[in-house]
Amino acid sequence: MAAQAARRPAGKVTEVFGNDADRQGAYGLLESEDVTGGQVGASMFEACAERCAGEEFVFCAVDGSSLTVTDSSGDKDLGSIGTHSQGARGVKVISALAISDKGVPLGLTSQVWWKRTASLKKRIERKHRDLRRTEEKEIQRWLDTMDQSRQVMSQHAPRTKLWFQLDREGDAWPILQQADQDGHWFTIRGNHDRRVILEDGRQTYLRSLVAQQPVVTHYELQVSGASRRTERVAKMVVQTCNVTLDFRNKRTKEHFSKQVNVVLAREQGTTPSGEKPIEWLLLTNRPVATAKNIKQIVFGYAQRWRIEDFHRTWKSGTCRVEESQLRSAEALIKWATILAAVAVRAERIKHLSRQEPDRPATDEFSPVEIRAITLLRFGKSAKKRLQDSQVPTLAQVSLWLAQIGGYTGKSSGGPPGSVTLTRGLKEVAAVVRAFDALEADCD
Ligand SMILES: [Mn+2]
Repeated sequence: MAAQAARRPAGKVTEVFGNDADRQGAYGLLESEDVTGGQVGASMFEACAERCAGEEFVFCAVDGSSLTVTDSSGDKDLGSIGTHSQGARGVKVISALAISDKGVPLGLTSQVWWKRTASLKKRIERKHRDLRRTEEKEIQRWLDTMDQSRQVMSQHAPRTKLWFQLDREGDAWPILQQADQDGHWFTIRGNHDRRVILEDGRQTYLRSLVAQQPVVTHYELQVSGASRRTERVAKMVVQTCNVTLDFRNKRTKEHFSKQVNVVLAREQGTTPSGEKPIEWLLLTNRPVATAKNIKQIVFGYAQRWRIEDFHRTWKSGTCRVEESQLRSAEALIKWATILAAVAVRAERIKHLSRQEPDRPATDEFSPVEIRAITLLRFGKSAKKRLQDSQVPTLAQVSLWLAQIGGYTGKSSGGPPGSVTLTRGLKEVAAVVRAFDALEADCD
């Protein structure tokens, strides 16, 4: 189903599966109680971990999102999203996206889904949030996502370290406490001005302490563009320190401490007007001794943008998962999990063809797909290219695919993006199906 959805990405099941039998089969799986969304996801997470196995480490961006669907009659089995008065319904999800040290998405290592129920909402109102146990809070979903990522790695890529990358939502003591479990690495953007214990026992606060440190390095960060972020090369000024943080569990009044390295990276002089300068206060268990160490920490945190791109492709750009008209949460989650694999693939092709253009196309495309893309792109002269014994490169095939999807290189001026690539994949779908059918006939 994921292969089919990758060829014709769309939000609705009926758009992806053209014929009756396929469509019946798809609904059968989505509505079956024997196959859960978790099982569909598990095979995807394992495949991702296997892809990570050769690496010393992979960045692992963890972030939350929600899928909102129309439910005007209120009879769909979904939870509430946002404030009650807006009446939006849907499911919430936290995803963990593995990314190579060069910034290429490798796949998802975990997704945790839940419905926010009315009773939980009432509990939140009744009990002050600090007084609830961790298991009752949404923080627990972050912990579960990270825990599942560690588990799949220990089984399929035991030598590869995860380098978790979390935004300010991740600055919570239960997360900081567990982020380096099993020897994994983390960078968490600080949200709170935390209490710090100095060597002589005195206390101070994190922000002022790091801001007093000498500037250790200046360097340039490639900023990727987004809706409210201009693509640019940002000049970053960096200060660091090593601190012992002091945490207090407000429920139990218990104190505990943790040593972390702190990196304060601030953009200076390159911020476009109307935008805020980049300013990241990063907490990490990675060394900050050399300029190379520090550069890698800031680069790693910038790779967190990849998960925002993934959310965009998944929800709007290509897959439009929110357009699915499925009625039960379980079916929606299963379908969304399949579309997540598709969205990651589009993002992966996009980055891989930019970062490692000379890799053989067979690393990412099946032989049938390469034949179909060549045929659609070159028509009659494709035969000669296909007889050529040399395997085309990833950059070549991605470009042909984007050209099939209408890419001219003129409108954006940049390399192919996920929209033209997936439009190309849709066009290629029919030809791939024809090849598959022909081959089945010959067997
Ligand atoms: Mn977030």
